[in-house]
Amino acid sequence: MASSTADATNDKLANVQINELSISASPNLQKNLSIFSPDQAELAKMLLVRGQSHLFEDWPDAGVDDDEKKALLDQVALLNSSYPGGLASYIKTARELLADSKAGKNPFDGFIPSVPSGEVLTFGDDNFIKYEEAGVRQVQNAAFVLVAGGLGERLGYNGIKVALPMETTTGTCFLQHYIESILCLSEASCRQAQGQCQRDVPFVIMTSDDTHARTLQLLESNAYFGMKSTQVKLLKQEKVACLADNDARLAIDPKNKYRIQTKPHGHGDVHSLLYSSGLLREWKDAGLRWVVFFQDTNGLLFKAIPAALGVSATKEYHVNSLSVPRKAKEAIGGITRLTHADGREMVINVEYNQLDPLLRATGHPDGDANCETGYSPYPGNINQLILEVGPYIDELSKTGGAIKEFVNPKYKDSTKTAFKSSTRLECMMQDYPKTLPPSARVGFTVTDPWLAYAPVKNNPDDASKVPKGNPYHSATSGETSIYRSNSMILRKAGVKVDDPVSQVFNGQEVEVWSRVVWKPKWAVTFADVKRKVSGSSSISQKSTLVVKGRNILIEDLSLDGTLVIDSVDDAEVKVGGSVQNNGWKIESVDKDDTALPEEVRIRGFKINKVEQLEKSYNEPGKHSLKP
Ligand code: UGB
Repeated sequence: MASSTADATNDKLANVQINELSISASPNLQKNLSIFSPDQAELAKMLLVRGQSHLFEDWPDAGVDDDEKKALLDQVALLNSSYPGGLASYIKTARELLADSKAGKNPFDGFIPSVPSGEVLTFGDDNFIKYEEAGVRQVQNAAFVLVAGGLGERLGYNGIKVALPMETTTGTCFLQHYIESILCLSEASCRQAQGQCQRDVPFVIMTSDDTHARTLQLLESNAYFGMKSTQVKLLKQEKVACLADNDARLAIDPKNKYRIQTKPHGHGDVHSLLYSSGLLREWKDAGLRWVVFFQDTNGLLFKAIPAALGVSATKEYHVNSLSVPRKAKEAIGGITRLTHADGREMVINVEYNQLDPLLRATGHPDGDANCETGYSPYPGNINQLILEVGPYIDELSKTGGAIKEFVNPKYKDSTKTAFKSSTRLECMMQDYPKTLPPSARVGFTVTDPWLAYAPVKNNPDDASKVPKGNPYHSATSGETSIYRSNSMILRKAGVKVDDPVSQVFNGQEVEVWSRVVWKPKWAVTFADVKRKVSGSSSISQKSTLVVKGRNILIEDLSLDGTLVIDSVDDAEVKVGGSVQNNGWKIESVDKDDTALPEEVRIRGFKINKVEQLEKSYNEPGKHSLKP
């Protein structure tokens, strides 16, 4: 049945004696109605009205497989309650989007892309420092939201991604770093407000069935990495029903005829979950102003969050997307201004697979290409969004938490009448601004390419095939980028850090800088770094510097080897003099050596800890280390 005919039939059915008509259309369901609760029976009838009688087609009489039949209706109840507007709305939207897809309708039809203008930050200049300071002030008015429901199929890692070490010098995992950064930023915010802090900064993690239990376990077995357990909320996203054909008939699970096949709906679920959980309302009532979203494996993201928050506050942006210069064809979306002949205009992420065709269709024969800067003129979206709570809640109240979805069926042939495998509706968190009115203040903030973005997404084989000059987005580049960023920051603060050397790991050529790592406790802003570094210090390329304590002051230090230094919070340690030892060496490993842990193999190197100077100051007071 064509979808328009199906809709018309459904509407008619909805108007006249739904129950009797629908039930009689499915004798098998009719024979089983007695086994269901009234709510389950209603759901079954709703499905019939929406053209889903095939779900009951092969059912035996009541008394056979009754538990399985009830389990299907339990699953339907979950699918219905976890989607804004319920399954009826899901099926309706699916029919519309599938019809558009079949007709080859381009979602950007009639829109002309152009390069938008945003706030471009240069790390360390006065403007950057001003925004950082303004941002830190806002942290106590912010809630942080990590989307971590994805399993990372592209990475080919079996664990949850937030448990991966973000660097192997200290072995700190992503989640620990994120939590410590939030805690330290909120302390800094409190200090700025002279201790006038009203609340613990809330932290939400969106999980899925694939990641929920392991994320909770990671938190619980590490005492929430120092955060109060009440400060952290896990919101689990549910999968959505798969669609078997253009009429949006729900796909039956190939392994169980009493289940509907389901697949992930995408990171856009975070909006409906925040809305339906009541958290947004709670935050607004408590006087919070910002929601800061971020993704699972970017070890650099907190380096730009304070400044970006400062931009949001200063420019009063309802939506602020943090972005980085983007190499053409890099697998990150491009922030684009879209202008329609009818006057509509928006600044929005155009996903990486859509940017090239859109540009080619609108008079740019080279498509997604670099310009004279060596980068695409469209800033790269890194999905770190800052939304202002008030306008955000107002918008979600209109949509019931739903945001624009899309469907991407793989058709069997050009008639587009059948799919190769079932499909489903998907949504992306960065599509939130798509429904906003033109009056909404939507902006973006661009930071230096080395500062804020080093995701771990690609497995070694795929990363080694990335076009030359484009970022690998692998565990190898994720870790080496952290050393680069920290080394560059120290350089900006006046430390003489040697140039990097070039090395190849897992088929990827990367710059290897001195392995400089610090805890968020030591510095969460550039101003912190500048305050704690003085005199004339130098760090050789083979060196490793790990700074863990809060008040460690680096002054006239010459490091050629490894120095690891820690202290209790109320100690102040001046570190200078000359530290020389055999240090820690980066050594290549074979990615196929199954004797090694997976998290080592995916980077292609390990740290051989040969010799170090390690000092820990456990008594309060002033100390000095001057070898
Ligand atoms: N995620 C969920 O929480 N739930 C889901 O159902 C799916 C994902 P990917 P991808 O910044 O590099 C995004 O798979 O395809 C979480 C943007 O769309 O890593 O690389 C998941 O756990 C793109 O515009 O996303 O693309 C992870 O934390 C660009 O910005 C996050 O969502 C790109 O990221 C992203 O999932 C990028």
